[in-house]
Amino acid sequence: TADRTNWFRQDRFGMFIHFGAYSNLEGEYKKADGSVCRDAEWIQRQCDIPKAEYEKQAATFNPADFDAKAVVKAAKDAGMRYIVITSKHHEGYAMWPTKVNDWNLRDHSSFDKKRDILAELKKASDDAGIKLGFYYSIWDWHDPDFPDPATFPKYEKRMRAQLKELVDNYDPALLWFDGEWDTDKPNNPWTAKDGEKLEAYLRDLDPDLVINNRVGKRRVVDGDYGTPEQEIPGAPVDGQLWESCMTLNGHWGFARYDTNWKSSSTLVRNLLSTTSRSGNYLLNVGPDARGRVPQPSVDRLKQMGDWLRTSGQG
Ligand code: FUL
Repeated sequence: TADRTNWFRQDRFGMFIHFGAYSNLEGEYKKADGSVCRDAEWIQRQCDIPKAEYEKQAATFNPADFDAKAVVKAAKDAGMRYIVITSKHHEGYAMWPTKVNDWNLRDHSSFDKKRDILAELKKASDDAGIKLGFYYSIWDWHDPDFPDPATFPKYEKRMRAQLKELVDNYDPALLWFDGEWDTDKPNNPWTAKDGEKLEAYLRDLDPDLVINNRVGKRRVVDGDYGTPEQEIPGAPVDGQLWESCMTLNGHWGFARYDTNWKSSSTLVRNLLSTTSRSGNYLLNVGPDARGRVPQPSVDRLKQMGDWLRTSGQG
């Protein structure tokens, strides 16, 4: 793994982007009884939104203001060297024009059919010398063949086809899996063996891919690196690469009511404690329904970059 992870060992600071059909709700769903239920990328589940309702709202999703260059500039100015964007979160909605199904940003939205935000991000990242990776959820709330073990192979075939599209069309540097855990109801059929097979399939497509440990069951032996979430572990495990992912406020996806922003001094401290323990720091932004990165996020990223530059660490 030493060779393919060389850049990852050096480029310690990255931007996570949570963006999907959930972003269109901006964290709030008005229920039939008039009450407002709140959550971000989990809103469909947490607020029990019926599938038809969720599809209806997604059809109005129009992130016309998504500006890949501005996103990349915000990352670069902060001192970040790579970006990982959700290509598909648990809701199953693909953020690129996948040919595998219609549940995607081109075929099920009000967005310009000629645009492809992953392609835009790839171009802007390449131009700026920033690496691009994709988050991909194994858990899928939309696909009819998930999670029934009897039909799961059909789902897995589609999942592989989607991942092949991502690798072939956007040449990502990294794949960030998620949703591999055992959920009680319904059960997640994903096993460590499935993870190993998927990893082998991907390495065959592109031997240089850096892959996180949630491709399997989050064991030390799964993938290339560990993924502590919202925490900075006390001490590094022998030689194991790891990356701590964290939110800027309290949510991954955009939530208009969440103004609980971390201060830039807290963020700088987090970055330094992570890197001093040989970890990477993946700091999240959640664009709104129009695709804009919230100004408080942009401000904090800029302050981090300013601090890094003046202290000679940038
Ligand atoms: C978790 C997910 O369930 C969250 O929504 C988020 O994507 C986080 C980074 O990983 O497992």
